[in-house]
Amino acid sequence: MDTNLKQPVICDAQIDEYKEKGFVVVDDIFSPADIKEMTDALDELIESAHGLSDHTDVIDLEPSHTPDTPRVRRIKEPFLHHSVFNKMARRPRLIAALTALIGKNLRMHGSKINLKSADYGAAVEWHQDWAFYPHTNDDVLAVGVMLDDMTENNGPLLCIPGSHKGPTFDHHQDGRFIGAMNPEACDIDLSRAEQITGTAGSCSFHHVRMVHGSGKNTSGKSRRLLLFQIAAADAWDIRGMDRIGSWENYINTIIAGEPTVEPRLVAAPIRLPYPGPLKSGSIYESQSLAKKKYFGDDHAAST
Ligand SMILES: O=C(O)CCC(=O)C(=O)O
Repeated sequence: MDTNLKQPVICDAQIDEYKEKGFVVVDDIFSPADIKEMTDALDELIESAHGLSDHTDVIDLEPSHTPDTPRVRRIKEPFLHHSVFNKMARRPRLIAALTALIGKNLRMHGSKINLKSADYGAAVEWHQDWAFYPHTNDDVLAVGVMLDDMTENNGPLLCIPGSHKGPTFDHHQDGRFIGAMNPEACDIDLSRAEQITGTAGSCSFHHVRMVHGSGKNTSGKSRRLLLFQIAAADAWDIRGMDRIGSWENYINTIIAGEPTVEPRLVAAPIRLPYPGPLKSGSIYESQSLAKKKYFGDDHAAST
């Protein structure tokens, strides 16, 4: 029994903030010991990049990576590839916050760790996660677990308040999905963006339809952000079951409550991510194709 749960993990004002703005930060979801366990596990995964000359199913490399001087940009699916992240996704304080936001039956849709390394960590262009994985309803969000303090100059998440209630923007270019909005053609005031900052152990929760991005890490300190993409169990990915592989795999992604084979449908604007990008493997790869970048060509150079 987690004695910390005697106090509510998330208060009504924070739940209202999530509903209104599409994002909220909750402090101290994870303890310093949890963060240490996760960063140790992360170091192990990064270590395996030594000797690699190309991306793998687990590791996405910076363009400046060499087999002798490894530079890792992202760990793909840490929930599936390391028991520590699988365990942390089920921590009672996290489940309590998620239950308050999207209900008690919860599925891990996907996971990743974006490593914005000191001085060169890449930007992520404006996008909506919904454009990548539309579901039958939009009780779907991303938890950003801050493995380091997220500060104003180490490339924090930037979020457009209220954008989760608006349209699904075009993430295509020349007829193909690239996973990035054209900042000059998307009819949204990007200067309204709010920075998400917080201390290690805190979590951001952002709605799947909320427009967000992040700039380069210009500081001398790393910004490691673990992202858990969580769906209400009755929100089914409309791209189908094939990508999950099997019913057993699906059951293993239920992190709380019960699965269901009865999707709940709500009206929400959808654009499918087809035809797929000419460069795939990660958002960094597909967004590198964008001709119009908000965060500048420095981003292109570093991705
Ligand atoms: O790591 C970041 O700053 C942005 C992450 C993100 O939005 C994504 O990977 O989809």
